[in-house]
Amino acid sequence: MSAVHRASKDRQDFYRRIDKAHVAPLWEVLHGLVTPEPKTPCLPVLWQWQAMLPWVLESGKLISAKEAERRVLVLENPGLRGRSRATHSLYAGLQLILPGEIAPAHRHSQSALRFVIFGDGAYTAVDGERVTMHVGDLIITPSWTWHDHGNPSEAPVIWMDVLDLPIVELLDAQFMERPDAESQETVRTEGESYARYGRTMLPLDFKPRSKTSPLFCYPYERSRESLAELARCEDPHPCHGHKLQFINPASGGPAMPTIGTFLQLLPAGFRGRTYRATDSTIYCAVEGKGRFKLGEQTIAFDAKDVFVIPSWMAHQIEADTDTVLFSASDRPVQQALDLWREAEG
Ligand code: GTQ
Repeated sequence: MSAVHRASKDRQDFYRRIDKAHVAPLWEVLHGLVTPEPKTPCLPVLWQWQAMLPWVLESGKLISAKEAERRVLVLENPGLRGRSRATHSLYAGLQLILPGEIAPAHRHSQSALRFVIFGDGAYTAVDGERVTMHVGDLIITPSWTWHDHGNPSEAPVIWMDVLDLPIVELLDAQFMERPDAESQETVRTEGESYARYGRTMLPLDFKPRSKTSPLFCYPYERSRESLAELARCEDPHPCHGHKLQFINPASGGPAMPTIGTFLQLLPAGFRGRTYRATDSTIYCAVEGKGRFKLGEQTIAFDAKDVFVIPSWMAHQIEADTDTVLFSASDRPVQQALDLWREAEG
């Protein structure tokens, strides 16, 4: 037996013996663990609204919101099938609520956002305050706050849910509770949180209850107006167009500690420069039409489409008409841990 062969046999023999005691040699896996750059199984993917709408409506015939608790079609990244996630760190799904239905109250450790895509007049109640949904609105349900959804309107309402489920799962820190009642009692008037926190003012005695924004709803009308105004007074950023982030007005930090949320306007004809960042990002097109170019691959999106751009994948954004994109990522987590990186060009 050659010396090389002998060494290999001794190693295999050693691995087999230590394996029984749940021990493994690092040197066989080191280069897959500590890589020069992010090496994510997350793939670029597009869910076209045109394909999703009939399936979402069909789900409404198969199960009630009450039976399902949450009637959602999960957007599973093709590189992460069976793991209920759109990126490595974030879950996304399309939730349907039909006229007259209630998705019963519960609370959980996971933070959630709703980005309204279709229909008008459903509500989410957060800690006793109802928020009526309109297309393009961002509504957040902070960790451990009671929330239920209802639809007193005449037509179906569909929104995108994004939750930090995989992050909370990674940390094994999840709790969940259901109350006795289906919907929570309304204890505050609709618009109260907006009046207190939504106009760059705060109550005199304000004390933060958590790191999450005390403001539950960021109406599209206002954020869209800001972007339109910016487009009149500044040149677009060469990579991002006109881009703003949703913040916690009481801290200046991100609206949620685990999920970063953004809205950007790309003027018609925009041709963005190459950019990449370490936060895999879930996009939802609100208005317009365009494409993300990722080397050989192109993601061509239309209004209401949802798509994912994975970590560290260089891309250029192009818009054919005035385009507005909402996006969500784990950027606040990476920034809190000094991990986030970005690069232009
Ligand atoms: O609305 O509370 O898409 O708990 C997944 C889990 C939505 C919700 C989801 C949830 C919710």
